[in-house]
Amino acid sequence: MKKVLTLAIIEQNGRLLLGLKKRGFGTDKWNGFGGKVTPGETIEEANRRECREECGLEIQGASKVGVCEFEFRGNPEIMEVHIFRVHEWSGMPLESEEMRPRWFGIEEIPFAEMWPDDAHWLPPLLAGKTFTGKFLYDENGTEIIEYEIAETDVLP
Ligand code: 6OG
Repeated sequence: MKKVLTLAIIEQNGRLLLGLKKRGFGTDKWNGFGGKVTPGETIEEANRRECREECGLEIQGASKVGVCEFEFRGNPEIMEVHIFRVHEWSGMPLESEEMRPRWFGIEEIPFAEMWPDDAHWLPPLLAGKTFTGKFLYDENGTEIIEYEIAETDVLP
């Protein structure tokens, strides 16, 4: 069972736009913007739609930089998350029902209030790397039990 999702890291002048998730999966964590790819749309289209819906920005330039698989122990579902680095966009970040956006300097990224996997792939992303990763969390999604991450030029 595989679910395909998107996740966008939006950057400007050395700052990142993150959103505080207000409801649903990952509530009260800071994360990039994204969600499920729906039938009939490409992963790139889903990335643009999710950014528009969750923080009001129109994406003009984004590149896929990583694909991570997440699994929770005891749950057969695998989340395949396609991670995009967004470098060109227009509009003003707006709060949505789902996310409260805020800019963070690179030195103030709130890792303690993010999914623990972010600490493993966000620094390589910011260093310009492309990667694949696999993370197995415990049942509650609090701790990573096992993970692997590899740099690659060829993304799925
Ligand atoms: P909705 O299902 O609420 O979108 N996502 C994760 N992001 C990180 N950093 N770590 C995880 O580890 C994640 N699992 C899912 C994908 C959920 C959003 O959260 C991301 C989507 O952008 C478990 O629509």
